[in-house]
Amino acid sequence: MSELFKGRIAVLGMGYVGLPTAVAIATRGIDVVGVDINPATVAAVSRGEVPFIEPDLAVAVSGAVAMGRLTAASEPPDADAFIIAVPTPFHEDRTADLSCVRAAAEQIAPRLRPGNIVVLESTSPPGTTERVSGWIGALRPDIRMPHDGDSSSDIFVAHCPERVLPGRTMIEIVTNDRVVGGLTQQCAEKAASIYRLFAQGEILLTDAASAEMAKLVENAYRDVNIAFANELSMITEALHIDVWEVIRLANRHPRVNILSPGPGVGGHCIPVDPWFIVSAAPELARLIRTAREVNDRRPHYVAEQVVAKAKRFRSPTIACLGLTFKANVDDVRESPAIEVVSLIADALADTEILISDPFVDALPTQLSGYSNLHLENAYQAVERADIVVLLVEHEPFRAIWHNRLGGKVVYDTRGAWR
Ligand code: SAJ
Repeated sequence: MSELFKGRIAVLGMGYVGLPTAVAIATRGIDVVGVDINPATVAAVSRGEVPFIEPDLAVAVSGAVAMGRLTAASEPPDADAFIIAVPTPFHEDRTADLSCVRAAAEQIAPRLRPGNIVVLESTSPPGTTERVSGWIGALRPDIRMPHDGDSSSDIFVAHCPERVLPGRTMIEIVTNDRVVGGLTQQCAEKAASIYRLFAQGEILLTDAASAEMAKLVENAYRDVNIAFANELSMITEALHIDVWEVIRLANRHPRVNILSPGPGVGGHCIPVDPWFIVSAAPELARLIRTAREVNDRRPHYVAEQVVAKAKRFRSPTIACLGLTFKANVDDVRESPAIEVVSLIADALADTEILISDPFVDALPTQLSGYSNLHLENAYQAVERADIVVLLVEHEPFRAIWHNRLGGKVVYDTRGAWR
């Protein structure tokens, strides 16, 4: 029988991954302390509230807090295991910014006692788990860390990359297979004992560097496939062929599955993670780099198409529907829709642009400086517009009747109104 973790767990980072992980563990009867540097987040979680929208998360958090299993704090407490789920953005040169991971490792170092487990969940370049062990070891020469391959370390350090899809987090956190990569075999087994508490998928044990690379590869694979769809969409547009029809037909081949074109690739993962591979092997990662460039260029292409359509009118009104990075979430991080809107607003400074998003109640800061942009209800925006640009296929937008779009120039970047 495989070992199941017993004890108390601290989860560092109460964001889109840390909070669902904390609650998944707490609902299995384990005491979990959620740690965050943002006092507002700590206060919200302590009240049983979730500071962002994710289906089914709010009810799970309020239940775990009411049962006393989940608490929140601004400093890590003493615990038996520590899970690090903090952001790993990139620097201007696109190398990984590990400052949050390092700060978390250094915060837990003074708390560690022999037998403790440290798991890095943050998406990280190869070698980061070993560096976490090294950073802790530098502060705690009194304990044996596993980064030098010592198979009998006092502390067990592993990487278990998060793989949940925003919008489906509470389902996928339970059902996804998990990769657990240890600095030693024993580290992997100890860390797996935590995930066995709540994961129904298979738990795949490996070494830390393979786990780090597998996670980056998953997102790079998706990025390359989306880039293929985006490039295809530009080629078909130039040839006056309907891309959605081409994809529908090609996907009837048993070994073809083309993804959907869109206004670009957003969020905090897919536009970031492939760069960690590129910076690890710049000469070799040619396809991965090109895919990133194709997807990064995409908002410019979409904005240019809209501006060209607007030039056909004397004084057009443009409706842009959707601001978030993808459908049915409230997350605007790295949103290509925001980039498209700001590019259009820059190019058409005298044109009224109405923006609508049922998941966003105020203009994001990147758009707040434009006097020609206004938030509007979707039906009003469509009603008043000469040009309607669909940037995010939120469910309520799908319901906009075709007869409301009649007589207008429609640019559906997501194929939602086909
Ligand atoms: N997109 C397209 N066309 C598509 C699919 C997506 O343009 O056919 C766009 C979306 O609109 C969005 C971006 O790509 O702007 C990314 O969206 P997504 O739904 O593909 O992925 P994320 O960023 O929400 O989550 C990804 C997932 N990774 C993979 O599917 C390989 C998720 O499982 C990871 O846990 C997550 O990254 C992460 O945190 O790394």
